[in-house]
Amino acid sequence: MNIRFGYRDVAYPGDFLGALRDSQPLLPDMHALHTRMAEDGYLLLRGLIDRQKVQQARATILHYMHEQNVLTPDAPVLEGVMPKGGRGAKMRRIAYHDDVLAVIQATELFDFFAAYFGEPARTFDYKWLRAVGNEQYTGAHYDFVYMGRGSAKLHTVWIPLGDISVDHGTLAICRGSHNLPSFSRIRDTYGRMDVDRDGIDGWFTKDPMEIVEKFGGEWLTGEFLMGDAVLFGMHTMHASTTNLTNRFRLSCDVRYQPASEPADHRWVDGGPGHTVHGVKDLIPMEKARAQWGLPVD
Ligand SMILES: O=C(O)CCC(=O)C(=O)O
Repeated sequence: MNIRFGYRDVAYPGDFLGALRDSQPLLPDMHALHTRMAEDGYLLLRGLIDRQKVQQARATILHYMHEQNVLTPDAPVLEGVMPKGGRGAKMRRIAYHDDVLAVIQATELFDFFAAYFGEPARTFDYKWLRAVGNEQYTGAHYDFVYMGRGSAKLHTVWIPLGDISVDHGTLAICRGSHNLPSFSRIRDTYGRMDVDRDGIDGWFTKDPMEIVEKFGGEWLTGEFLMGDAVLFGMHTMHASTTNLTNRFRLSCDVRYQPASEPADHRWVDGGPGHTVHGVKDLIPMEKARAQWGLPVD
């Protein structure tokens, strides 16, 4: 299948975009899962969350979007079809609906992380619920730059809220970005930034493919089903494929860490979130990369 990654057309699966591997068969062996995480920089756990709960959350979100007149009125609501030129929707309120919380704060997630951390887990209060429109995608970045002020064991969980094919906009992981020596300069420069403190662009690049061309590693993605989850740490580079369909891609990314460790205050207990919004003079990534001695296009 031909899909788009950033603004480049690529084949999936193919030489430049491979398939994520499922670590679900390793459950409940936490030692094996830690080893796999250290090796790959991510864990894909298929069917971790009860699928019916995810279906319910999806329906609740789409009915809310329908009421907000964000969907095409004459298409079935559950398909999430956007009108021509439809771009996005304000998702903040519906992220905290009980049906959605039942998925993004699922007992399955708390139980998994309690076993994985060997102690109770907590999650950030802030939820990144996304309705990604046609031609939209996420550029490549480390999550550290957005939320790195607390525990070093902070993990992202990416949760598809629909059955999502690769041309609909799926999470892509750059395997090797967390541990390959060829990424060490990126980790030591960009990977120590804080968008609010440093007033810098968050995305390392809008062209994810340039990363593997210049630094190595490999991009991986997959077809996702409701119930799947992808877990990764703060220094795993990730992005998304481009949504080429006329349907919103729904997903939520949330964060989990050991409850006993400090949490980034921006995202918990009524914290302010990002403070950099509205600042006009953000340092462009091209300029920062040149200063760090990293290749720029
Ligand atoms: O879903 C996306 O497009 C981006 C997700 C992401 O950046 C994340 O999970 O940290």
